[in-house]
Amino acid sequence: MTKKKAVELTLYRYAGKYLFFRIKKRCKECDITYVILQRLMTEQLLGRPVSLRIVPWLDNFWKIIWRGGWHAPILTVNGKVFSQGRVPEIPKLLSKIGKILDDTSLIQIGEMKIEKTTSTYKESEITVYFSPACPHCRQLLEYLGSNGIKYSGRDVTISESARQDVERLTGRLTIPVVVIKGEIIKGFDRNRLKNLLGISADYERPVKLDSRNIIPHFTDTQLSKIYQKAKNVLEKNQLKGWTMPSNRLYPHLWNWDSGFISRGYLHYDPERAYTEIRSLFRGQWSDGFLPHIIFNPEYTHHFPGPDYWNADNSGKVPSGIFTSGISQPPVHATMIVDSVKLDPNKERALTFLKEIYPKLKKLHDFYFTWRDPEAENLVSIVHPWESGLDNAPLWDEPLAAITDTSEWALSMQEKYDEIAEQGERPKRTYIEKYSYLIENLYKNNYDWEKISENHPFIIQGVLFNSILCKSELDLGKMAETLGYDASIHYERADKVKTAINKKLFDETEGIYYNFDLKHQKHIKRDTIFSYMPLFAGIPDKDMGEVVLDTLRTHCFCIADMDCVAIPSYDMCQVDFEGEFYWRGPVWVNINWYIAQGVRQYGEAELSEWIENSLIALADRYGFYEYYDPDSGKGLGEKDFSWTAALIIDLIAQKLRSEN
Ligand code: 2M8
Repeated sequence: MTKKKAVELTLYRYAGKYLFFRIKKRCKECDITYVILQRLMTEQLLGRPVSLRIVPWLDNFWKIIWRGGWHAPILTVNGKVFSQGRVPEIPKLLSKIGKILDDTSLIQIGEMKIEKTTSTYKESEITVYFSPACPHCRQLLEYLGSNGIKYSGRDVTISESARQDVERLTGRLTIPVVVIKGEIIKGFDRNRLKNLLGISADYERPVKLDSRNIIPHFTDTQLSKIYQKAKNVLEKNQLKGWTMPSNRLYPHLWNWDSGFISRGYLHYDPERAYTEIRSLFRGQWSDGFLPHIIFNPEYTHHFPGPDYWNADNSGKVPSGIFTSGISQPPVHATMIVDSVKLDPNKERALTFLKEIYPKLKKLHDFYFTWRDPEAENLVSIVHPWESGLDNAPLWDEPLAAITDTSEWALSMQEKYDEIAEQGERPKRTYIEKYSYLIENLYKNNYDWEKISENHPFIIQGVLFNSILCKSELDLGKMAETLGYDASIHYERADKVKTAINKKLFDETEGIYYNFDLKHQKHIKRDTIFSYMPLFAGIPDKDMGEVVLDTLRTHCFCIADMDCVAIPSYDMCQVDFEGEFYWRGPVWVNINWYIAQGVRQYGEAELSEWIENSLIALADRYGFYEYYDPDSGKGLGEKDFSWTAALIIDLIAQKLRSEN
């Protein structure tokens, strides 16, 4: 009997451990190879006797080194090294597999490309700037590889000089960029590449776009189980009267976290939702300002704690309460506006709304009175933490312009490092500026007028103002429910909306950008926060279409739904970092907003994909603070409250709409 022919591919990725050594860094070439091989398996090789094994290199290096394999990624074909140290040439690989299997169609793919490609360029004449995480880069590399084009690749995530080159060549920090003998091609422009490289139409192998992710589906029983797990997270983080974001890094009460958390409670324990919001508003200052942290008196070693904020300098803090001296986005009205609808005890809901409405109004009044220095109906923030998006790329430029530093920056960094994973949290340079800004606030005794004159960081944010706009609409609804005059809220919402459209919308780019009041310029960074106006219904129908088009063409995984959900930063930006806090990962609260936003502008399928993907993430990995957009790996804090609360909200809505 003749033995059936088969091919075993083995990819040795740069990962693993040996004795005391452990590889912590990621190898980008390995990541690309992995993605490309996975795709080959499901596309060209499907149904053929080919298997693919992925193994960590360091655990196995002794098996491969004697066969000449020493530089990951190493790809072996039936035990023999096929390629190493770089992404394998796909046509050659297919041809090799074809020869082993006697499969002429596969052999042809390789030979056709190698013989018929008419490109006359040498490897050194084509430079590709890429990052393994950016989807358009992966498509481009695959296109060049499948068409037998050799190039020299420069990974911008590894090389600082590659980043500088990209900026010098294109004036921006967006990848991929291809340079062919001085000719610059931005993005994956297949037609220009084809023409320049002389790839003839007869032999061109176009890459398939990333296959669309299937929208995950759940049975009611599955949903109920996930719902219960989410409730357990909130139970775990509950203290008397309020809920911590998580019980390790965030042991106090955080402003917008408690807003999101109350939305979760509203579905199964409305009384707790009210208690959460009441606890937060205990910390409201006499001028209406609502601090971003109300400190837990039982936990004294958080940094920066009450002693650093010196909030008492303001003379406005309620007695016996310890708070920080900056705020966070006003999400609360939107989170609790449905109390009367959701609480089976209507009387209780009305009593609560009556009690909280004046406090919410006072908070909004505060913003319009003290945080709109140019009287433009656009509220400004005075610290990156006020945005809730701590180290988002949005703050790089304004922070870099601050040259003073603070004396206690070092102790703050040390405290951070003690409890937080290195690498996933803001670094020293950022922290120095954070602390300097706090110092300036307390040295000015939190006198907002003075601060608006001398503070080095005053920014009109898209996310903040969109949330405020929606909040005004919901305060209006609340006022109507209570039989009050709602007109002031609808008028204010309208004014904010007009101001956002007028000042923050960039017509050329088709997108909204923050405005830096100190330096009088827009902050043109392509983050997902630019799309928050959709959720608040800010663009009209036509403008909404333009914004959606921009969203589709940028790398937020919208067109192909090929991430685990929507990343916080455009994946084609050279400084995108999939695991780094607010600079790339998927955040559940932001996805929750975007899902509602795109649905309002007609993208029901996309919205469903986002919402169900969030539930799938929680189900598969747990209720993390944030997730890697590529792998789905949970990052930051485990059992994070707002993730659990918003998953409860999504599931409750799904179950309700079915019944
Ligand atoms: C993060 O912010 C705090 C600073 O307030 C921190 O880094 O310690 C942000 O993600 C913020 O949005 C969030 O409210 C807070 C607590 O979850 O953590």
